[in-house]
Amino acid sequence: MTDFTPWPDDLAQRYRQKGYWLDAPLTRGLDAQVRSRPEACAILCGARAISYGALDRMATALARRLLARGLRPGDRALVQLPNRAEFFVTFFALLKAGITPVNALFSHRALELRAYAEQLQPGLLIAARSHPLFRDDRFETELREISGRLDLCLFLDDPEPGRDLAAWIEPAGAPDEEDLPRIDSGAVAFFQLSGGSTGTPKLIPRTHNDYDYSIRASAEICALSPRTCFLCALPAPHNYVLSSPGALGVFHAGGTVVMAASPEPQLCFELIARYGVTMAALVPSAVGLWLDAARGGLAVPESLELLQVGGASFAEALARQVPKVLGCALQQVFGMAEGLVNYTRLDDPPECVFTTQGRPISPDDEVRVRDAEGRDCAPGVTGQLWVRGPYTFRGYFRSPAHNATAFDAEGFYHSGDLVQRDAEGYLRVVGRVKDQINRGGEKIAAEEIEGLLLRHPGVVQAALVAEPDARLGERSCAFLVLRQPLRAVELRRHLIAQGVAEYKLPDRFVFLETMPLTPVGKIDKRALRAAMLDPQ
Ligand code: J2J
Repeated sequence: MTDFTPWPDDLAQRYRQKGYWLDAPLTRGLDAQVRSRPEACAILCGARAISYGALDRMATALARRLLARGLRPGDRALVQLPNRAEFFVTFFALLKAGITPVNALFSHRALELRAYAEQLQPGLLIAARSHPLFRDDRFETELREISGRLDLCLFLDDPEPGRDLAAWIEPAGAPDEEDLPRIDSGAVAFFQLSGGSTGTPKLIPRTHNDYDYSIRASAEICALSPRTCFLCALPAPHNYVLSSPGALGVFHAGGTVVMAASPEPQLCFELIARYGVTMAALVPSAVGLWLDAARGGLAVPESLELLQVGGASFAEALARQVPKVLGCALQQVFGMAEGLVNYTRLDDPPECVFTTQGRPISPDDEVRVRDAEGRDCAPGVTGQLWVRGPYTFRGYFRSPAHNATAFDAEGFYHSGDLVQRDAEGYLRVVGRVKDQINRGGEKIAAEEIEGLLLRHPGVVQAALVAEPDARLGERSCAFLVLRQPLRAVELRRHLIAQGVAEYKLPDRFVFLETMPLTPVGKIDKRALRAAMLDPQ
């Protein structure tokens, strides 16, 4: 059964020879801590302190119960959990059972979950009763219709013990793992979410080997250790806080992950002070809030040593303020759920940290900066980013048509980012060619929203473009040509009725008589953006 595009044999062999791929399961980091330091604290969540041993016992208990219930290695799961310890218990349980999940963001709604269920045909759903879609059983019923295999649905905080995740993770019996299946480390461990630029959300298969390498190497670059205390204030399934080095990097190093419900400064500063947090990962818009709060007199706890910033463009002027105002070091991170991650290094000169988005993790990350004709660009010249390497995927899940354009003949992935690379290999992100809006780190595929708008009978043409926003970096603006007069509120209602996540709703609607067109007759988004910036 192939649910992913494998690396060619010569490269796979190279990645093994170089010691990147260890042929160990993605639970390797956790297993090592359980053996050496089972009493050390892995997760702080609300009033709970969960040791590595306890985390492992809960994950093992859930894995065993799922298998005893009839789920099989190779089955798939749809998971949607908030930033609570149960997210990691579930993550490790499914790895142990060989069940491959997609971990939806908690902000995702019916449209996204339906798309994941259609693609994966999951046999298992693990979700939360606190989510609006799961307050009653209606959406569960719909998911069962989409995936005929959906056999078991468990919920965080379900009043019924048989369906309550808490009962399923309750440790039972000796921590004997012999009954758990042997995991093929070359196979898919889980599906990561793509920010996307297409009509439907795409899934990224990540293997045990490739993901484990990115985590180990990231933990080393960021000098993580058992004394690392990491604040997980972005949505836990996001590739950035999961793996760059994220919570999984911290578990690999034996540190502690503190769960935060949001990056809101009051809450986060309190958690940092209470637990002695040493490191946090934020998107630029959240850094803006932290800087404002600190300037407004909210004391920044002294324990914070390193602030990572990534996920969207970070203005140099703000970057320079981080050490001064927040009193900690800055690290810029430029990554993607598809693979490639770049970091400024802890010992880089300040100028490099303030003005670049870092360099790749691995000496075997093959980054190409090419012009529109595919020619390599000279250092410092803006071009499109192409990459292949030991932890960059080779194809979206079951998307042959899209894969044919997202990769070149040599397997280089086209990220859609416009970058400049200096002579030392450091990258600056200067723009993008992909049709995506980066709304404070949350990615919106223009085509997806345009398609939904066009389903409204009153809409003739639709184009979603980014417009600058002081707080978010970018927000989304929908340009529409209408058949009949419509108000923004009706269009918003139309989108909500289709079950789209709230962050994808256009921030602004602009109604036009006609769309500007390119010479070949496509909607001219460049002209729309220019018109938007032109102060008339
Ligand atoms: C400008 N744009 C950036 C940056 C990502 C670590 C960090 C981030 C992500 C992530 C991630 C940027 N400056 N510093 O997965 O492991 C934009 C680019 C990129 C896209 C990927 C990680 N850091 N971006 O953000 O899959 O356009 O991953 O291609 O959500 O975010 O988005 P995503």
